Amino acid sequence: MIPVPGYEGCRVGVLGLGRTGLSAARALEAGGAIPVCWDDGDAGRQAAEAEGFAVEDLNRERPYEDMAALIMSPGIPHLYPEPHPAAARAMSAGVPLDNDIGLFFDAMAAWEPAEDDDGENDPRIVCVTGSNGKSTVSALIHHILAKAGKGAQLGGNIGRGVLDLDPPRCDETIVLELSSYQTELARRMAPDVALFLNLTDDHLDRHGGRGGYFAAKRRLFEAGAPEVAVIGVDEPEGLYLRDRAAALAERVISISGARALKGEGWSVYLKKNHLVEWRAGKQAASFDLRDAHALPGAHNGQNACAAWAACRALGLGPRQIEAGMRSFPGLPHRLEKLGEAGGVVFVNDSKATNAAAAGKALAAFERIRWIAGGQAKAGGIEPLAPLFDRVAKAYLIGDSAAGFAATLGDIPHQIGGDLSTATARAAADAKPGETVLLAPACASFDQFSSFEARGDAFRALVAEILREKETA
Ligand code: UMA
Ligand code: ADP
Repeated sequence: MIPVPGYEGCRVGVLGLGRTGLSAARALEAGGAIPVCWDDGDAGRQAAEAEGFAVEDLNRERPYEDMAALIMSPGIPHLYPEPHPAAARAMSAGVPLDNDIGLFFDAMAAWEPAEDDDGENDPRIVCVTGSNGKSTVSALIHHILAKAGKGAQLGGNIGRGVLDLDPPRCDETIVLELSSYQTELARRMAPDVALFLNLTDDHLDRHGGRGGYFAAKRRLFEAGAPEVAVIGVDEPEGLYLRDRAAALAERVISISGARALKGEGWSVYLKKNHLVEWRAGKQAASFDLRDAHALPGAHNGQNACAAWAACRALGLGPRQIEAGMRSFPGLPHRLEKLGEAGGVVFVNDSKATNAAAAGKALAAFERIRWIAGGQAKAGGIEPLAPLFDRVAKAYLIGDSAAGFAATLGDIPHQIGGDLSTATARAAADAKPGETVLLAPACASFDQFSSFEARGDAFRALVAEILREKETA
């Protein structure tokens, strides 16, 4: 845990008591603050009480009379679609809103090496944002560093709250995955290397539309002023950000999964199956991505380019990065190959919670038994229509089933009820050479507690099917 300085003896509100809130409360208390906790759910309040934290209803006015800051959890809106009552109270009382990311950078601003730490360089911080690929890129950078024998820690939106990390040590690199919820609210950000991967519509209700969503991500660069900015330039927003970043960062590295970037400064891009690094007017390195088995598909090519650029900015050599790419095991729930039986491959892409991500999964396979649906996002699956010719049949689950069925039109589909029914049916229908793919293009919350729970359920169902096929 990283103790947070700067609030010694002060009351600090902590709103939301999940992974973020509880880790923030502990870190604030360790730094000498007095956390005052609240969660709208019983379970969160009970968890805080069990650890001995003061619990007060922060939806009322009184707690704000002498409060130094309100630390918000990322899942709780402070502005759109409408401010949570506690955020509204804090803002009208003039109490600053912040989050665990802001507190982490406060702690890093006051960082000093531990007494037994005789390393040479201050820890460095790499922050990854973008609409899709953040977890993959963050985990890949972390893996490459670890494989090269460098000290590294991984946290943030990927699941480990940043204040839960160990106090950073000299020569160590901290890799943080940051969501738009997190970059929007953090009062302080100071990454050494910042990455912007791409931008497609997601979480628009929380940011008042695409402009607000982009603005939230852009803050990592505008407020963060990184030394090196790695920027995906495959959308207009990325091109615009590169233009701005030239004045904000010391160095900019452009990346693309879609086009060669020769003559556009320091760049890393995808050319057929190869990643190419272009620097100082010539090709500096090239790597055959077919050797990186856990990074299939063009979208993972873009992710590899981003991780390559970040690791080069951190001073690693091409051979070190290649070794990490080759040995990267991949992440669960992201195009995770679960197994194969009778020429049918089963793939879990439960993390494809929006149409853009599901589109990448559809593009990675030729003939697909597609399990899709859940809690729909704006726009549904309409943007995926150009990929429908790959779909042998869709098995629709969850709240979105009727809407998705209407979009699919003549494409074979059935409304499959729950995940278990849909998986059994898809497996029974699949012919050799086909892929049974869970890529829901939806949030999971209508049927599961998280995309992880949904993917775990699918993995268990597939394991059972594979066992049956083996013994048949
Ligand atoms: N709560 C309230 N009032 C509300 C809403 C929620 O009190 O109106 C309480 C809930 O009862 C619950 C707590 O807030 O106890 C949950 O807070 P949270 O939703 O912010 O979740 P955390 O457990 O703190 O997890 C968060 C991130 N969750 C979200 O952004 C929704 C996790 O990302 C992240 O891993 C974790 O912090 C550590 O940094 C998850 C996520 O879904 C994976 N992220 C989104 C995404 O990737 O698309 C952005
Ligand atoms: P994030 O953390 O940003 O949600 P992940 O690495 O967890 O991203 O990948 C989520 C899903 O998005 C994957 O299942 C995959 O289908 C898709 N995806 C991954 N990388 C990219 C990318 N660079 N561009 C578009 N889609 C991607």
